[in-house]
Amino acid sequence: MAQTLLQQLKMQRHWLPNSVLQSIMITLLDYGAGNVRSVINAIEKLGESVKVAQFSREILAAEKLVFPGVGSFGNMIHILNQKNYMEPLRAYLKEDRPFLGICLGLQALFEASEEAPGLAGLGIFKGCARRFNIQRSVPHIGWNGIQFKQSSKLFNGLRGDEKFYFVHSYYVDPIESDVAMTTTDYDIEFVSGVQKGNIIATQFHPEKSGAAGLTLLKNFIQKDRTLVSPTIQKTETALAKRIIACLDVRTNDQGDLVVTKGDQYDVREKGAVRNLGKPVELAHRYYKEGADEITFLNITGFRDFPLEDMPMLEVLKQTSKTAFVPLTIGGGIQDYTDKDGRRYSALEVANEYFRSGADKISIGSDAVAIVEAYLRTGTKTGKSSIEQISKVYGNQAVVISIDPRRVYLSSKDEVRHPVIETKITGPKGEQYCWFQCTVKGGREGRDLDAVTLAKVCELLGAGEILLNCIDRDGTNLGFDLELINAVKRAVRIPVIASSGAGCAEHFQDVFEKTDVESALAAGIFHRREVPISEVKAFLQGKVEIRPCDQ
Ligand code: 1PR
Repeated sequence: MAQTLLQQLKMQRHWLPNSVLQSIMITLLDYGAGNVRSVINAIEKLGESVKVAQFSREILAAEKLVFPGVGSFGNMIHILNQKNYMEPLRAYLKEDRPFLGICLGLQALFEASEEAPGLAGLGIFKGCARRFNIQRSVPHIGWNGIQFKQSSKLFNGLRGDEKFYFVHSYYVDPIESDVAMTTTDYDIEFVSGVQKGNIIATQFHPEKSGAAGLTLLKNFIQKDRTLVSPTIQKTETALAKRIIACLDVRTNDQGDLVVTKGDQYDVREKGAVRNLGKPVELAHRYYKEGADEITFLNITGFRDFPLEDMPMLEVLKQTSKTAFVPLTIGGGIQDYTDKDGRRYSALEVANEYFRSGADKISIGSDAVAIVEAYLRTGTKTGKSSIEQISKVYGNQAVVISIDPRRVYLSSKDEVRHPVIETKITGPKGEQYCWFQCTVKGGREGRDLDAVTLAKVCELLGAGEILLNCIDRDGTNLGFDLELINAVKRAVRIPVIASSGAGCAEHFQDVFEKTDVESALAAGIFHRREVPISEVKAFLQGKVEIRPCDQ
C-alpha cells in the first residue's frame, strides 16, 4: 500500500541516528518571510544552537520547535502548503511535542484568519484570527503588558509587570477559552498567548522584548522549569509610548561608515561630514540605555544601491546580535537597475534587509513618487514598493519616512494643499502654511503635502509613519506639534514624531499634546546631552512608558 507523505516522514525520523536527534536542541521553522535572524540570534545569545528546518522531515525530527511567523497569514499558509510543511507540523503538534509559536506562528495554530478568508490554518485550536476593529491605531505596535490566565514554565523569573513587543493587526479569538495563557488590553482585551500541554505561542515577540523576552525564551529552552505564576497580576495592561533612537548613517569623505547628524538636514560642519560614532556601537549603547526601538537611516541611500555595497546589511547583522529590540532600516528602498542592466525590485532590496535583521523597512523618496503616480491615475497598481512589500511582509513592516518642510502663505486659499493656521508665524509674519514633501534628503521639494502623502500611503498598505521635520531637525526646539497633529489626525496607522527634541520635557509635550504612539530623537542622544534613561525617568508617572530596567 502506498505510504502517505506523513508516514514517509515519520519513518525518516526513526532512521535518524540518536546522536543527530540529541544534538538538535532547537529547530527553527523558517518559511522564508520576515526576520528569523533575530530569533536565531536571541537563542544563540542564550547559549543554544539552532537548526533551521529546510525540509519537512526536519520538523518531525525536532526536539523543540520554534515557529516565528512574520508577514501575512495568506502568504504564510501558501508557503507552508507549497513546502509540504502543514502535515508534518500538524503531526508534531498533535503529539504534544515542545513548540513555541511567535506572532503569525500563534495565528497559524487556529482554523482560519480574517486576513485570508477561505484558507485553512493548522486547526490545532478552534477559532480564528480577527482584525482589530477598534478606535485606536491599527496595527497595534509597541510594548504592552500581559495578564496571566494560566501558570506556565515560561513565566519563571518574571515579576509580572514587564512589557513585551507587539506588532500585529489581527488577534486570535479561541473558542475554547481555557487555552488562553495571557491576555492584553488594546481597546479590547485579546488573547496574547496560548498554552496547551507543550504547545505554547505568543502574539508578542520575545526575541524583540529585551531582557524580559530573553528570560521567556530561556524558560522555553531549559528542561528543568516548572509551572509558575508571576507575583504581580495586572488587571489591565497599557501600551507604552515608545522612545526611539535614530541613527542617520552615511559614508564620510574618508570612506568610513559613520553616524552623522544634520542641522535641518545639513550634515556637514566646516565642509566635513559630522562623525558622531560607529553605527553598531551606538546602537548597542542605545539598546542598553533602554531604547524601545532603533532606526537606521542610510541618508544617501537614494543615490547608493544597498545591494551593491553591503555595509548597511552588515550593520544590521551585527546590531541584531546584541540589540533585542525592533530594528528599522531606511534608505534606498526602491526599484533599481545596476550598471550591468540588471533590475532589482524594491521587494528584493527589502528581502535582504529583513534577512539581515530588520523588522521594518522605511521608504522615503520612493513613497513620494508612488503617491504622485497614484494621484495622477487614481489607481492602485499593486506594483509599488509599498504594496509589494506590505503584501509579503505585512503592513506593519512598512514605514513611510516623510521629510516635510513648511511653506508659508499669507492666505488660506493660495494652494490646493491642506493649509493650517499656524502659531509659528513665517518670516514675513505669515499665519498660514502647508507641509511640503521633499525627496533626496530634503534637496528637492515636490508639489505634494505631507498629509496627503500619509493618507495615500496608508491606503496602499503602509503600517506606520515616521514623520520628520526639516525645519526642526537638529534645532533642539522641540517637535513641530502642528505638523504632527495635522498628519496624525488624517491617518489610522501609528505615527512616530521626529525632529527637534532638545530635552525630556519635549517628549512629554509631544505625548500630551498629540496622539502619536512614539517619539524619535537623534542629536541629544548621540551627543549625550539627554540620555534615553533620563527621558524615561522624567516621563515615569506622567506618560505610560516601558521602564529602562526591563
Ligand atoms: O529617500 O528612501 O532613500 O530614504 C532616505 C532616508 O534618509 C529618509 O528617511 C530621510 O528622512 C533620511 N535623510 C536623508 N537625508 C537626511 C539628512 O539628514 N540629510 N535624515 C536624512 C533624516 C531626520 C531624522 C533625524 C531626526 C531627529 N534625518 O531621522 O534623525 O530629525 O533629529 P534630531 O533629534 O537631532 O532633531 P530614501
